[in-house]
Amino acid sequence: KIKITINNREVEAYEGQTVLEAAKNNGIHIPTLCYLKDVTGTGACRVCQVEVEGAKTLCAACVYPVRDGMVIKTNSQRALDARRRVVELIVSNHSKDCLSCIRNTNCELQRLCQELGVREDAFAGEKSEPTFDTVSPGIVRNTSKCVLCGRCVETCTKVQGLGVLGYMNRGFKTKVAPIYDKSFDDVNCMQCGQCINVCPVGALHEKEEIHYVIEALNDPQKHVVVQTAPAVRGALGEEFGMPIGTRVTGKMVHALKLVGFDKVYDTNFGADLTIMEEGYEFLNRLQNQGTLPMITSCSPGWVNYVEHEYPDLLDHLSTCKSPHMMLGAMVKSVYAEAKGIDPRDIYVVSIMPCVAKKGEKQRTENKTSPYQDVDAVLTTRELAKLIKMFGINFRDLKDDDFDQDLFGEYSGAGVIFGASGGVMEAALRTVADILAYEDLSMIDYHAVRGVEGVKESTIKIGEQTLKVAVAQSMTLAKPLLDDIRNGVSPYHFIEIMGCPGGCINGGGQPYVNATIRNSGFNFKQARAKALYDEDISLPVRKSHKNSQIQNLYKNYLGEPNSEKAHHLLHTHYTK
Ligand code: HC1
Ligand code: SF4
Repeated sequence: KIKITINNREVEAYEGQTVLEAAKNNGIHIPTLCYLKDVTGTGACRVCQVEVEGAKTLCAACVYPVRDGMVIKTNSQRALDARRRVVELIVSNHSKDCLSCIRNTNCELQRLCQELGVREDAFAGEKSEPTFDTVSPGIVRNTSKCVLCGRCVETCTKVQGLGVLGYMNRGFKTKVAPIYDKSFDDVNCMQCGQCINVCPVGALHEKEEIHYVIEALNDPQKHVVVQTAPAVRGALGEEFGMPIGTRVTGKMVHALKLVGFDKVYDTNFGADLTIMEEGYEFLNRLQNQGTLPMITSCSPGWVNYVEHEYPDLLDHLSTCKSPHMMLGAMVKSVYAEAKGIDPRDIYVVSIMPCVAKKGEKQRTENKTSPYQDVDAVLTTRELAKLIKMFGINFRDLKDDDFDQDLFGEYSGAGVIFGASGGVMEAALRTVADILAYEDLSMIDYHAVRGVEGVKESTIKIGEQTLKVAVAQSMTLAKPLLDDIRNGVSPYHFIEIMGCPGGCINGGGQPYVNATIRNSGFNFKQARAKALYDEDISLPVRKSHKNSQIQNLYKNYLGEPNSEKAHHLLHTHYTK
């Protein structure tokens, strides 16, 4: 431990800490912009400048190390002026159409301007030529709002190992872009949206589909069915000021009914259906020398990645469509028939924590008829906007239940899909029962839970030993994939999710600002806990015990992996 003085107060710090860390540990706030704990920290933006006694120039607190006896002033006139000037310069090349910006009231630059007292357009003048990329199905890039903080660049490189985004040009013309300023659609972007989640401003955001949904709701010809992904319930409340990790399943359902959807279903039913199909597919591969390890295919960002980076491993992917696509297919076939509605008049909306789902829904590989099985995908953030637009006081809503007819029941296994390891655990709950020919009391597979790192487990069921692994984010998945490629993978079954922590941290989830990220609070774990809490509260916790799933097979699909099931619920990616 060493002693330093910050703002005339002697405090303790540790050797090796930066000024920013030491200040934070002592409750002293220094504003930042480009800094994100464990991701960036190069002092590039200079917003965190402080005065250090004896140093010739101001020092960037996020990189400057503390020394015993150091005297620091975070709010001297010089530091305050320099900081404000940096932000004024950024603002001078910013489009400033704040009122109509997607990040209005939720923008880190806006907050910083307020905090630092930026009041005038001090450097107004020429602006650099912007790029608008609206070509890809999920992500929009608008460089007129970019502040060149580099948070997206580092995230794509460090989390996904892709490095899709980088700096191009120099000086005033500097731009963050995919190579040659190409569209996301023309490079190896997996559409995970992790870059969106760390963008402090409106330079990166999802392609909004709210207006299509409102149009459908107002079309008397359309029967509008909505489904909500497992992870949405663990984060939507944040958009209404509730603490991270608040589970809002009942309020969300109530809000969707008030918005006017004709039917409110849970994607969890689709998740239970996926487990039936994927569980049997796995057993079939296991018992008939099929391609192993089998890898889950429900995360469309991950599917995009494997198509670009490991096309030779495509046969390892489960042929199952993802849960929301399965439920969409069921709505436009079984439901349409049961209700006597022409499937062309049904409009299916999926509320997802994901931006890659926007592209997934329109892939030809997912079509079972001339029309799409899912018509629109809204992110969790878009749903919050829709609820606000409809004047609904979300926080005060009473809990309501999903519609119960046909696809209303879901198991705890379905809910946990939204957290890393959840799909694997859900599959094991069913596969183990089938292999053991009994209703096993073993339900919780703790070894595959958790929002960090790669998890693995060896499970013995009767004579059979299963080796499984779970990875989330592509940097963690890559070594597992290289092992498969090199023929040395020890696993039978692998779950891979595109986003770190799984869907609870998808690219469409509420923004977690830098202050919270830098505080070290594990927001992924808090959101995941909401899902595991719901799992444990449910009477049915295994997908094959869902009585409506059993009825669906009895009355319509026959057996899992039947011809009918294959036609509607499976696909094959061949890029
Ligand atoms: Fe997911 Fe899935 S879990 S992919 O993360 O398999 O998006 O939540 O809806 O489809 O069920 C996302 C979440 C989601 C699908 C399911
Ligand atoms: Fe990189 Fe994902 Fe952003 Fe694409 S969406 S640029 S892969 S972080």
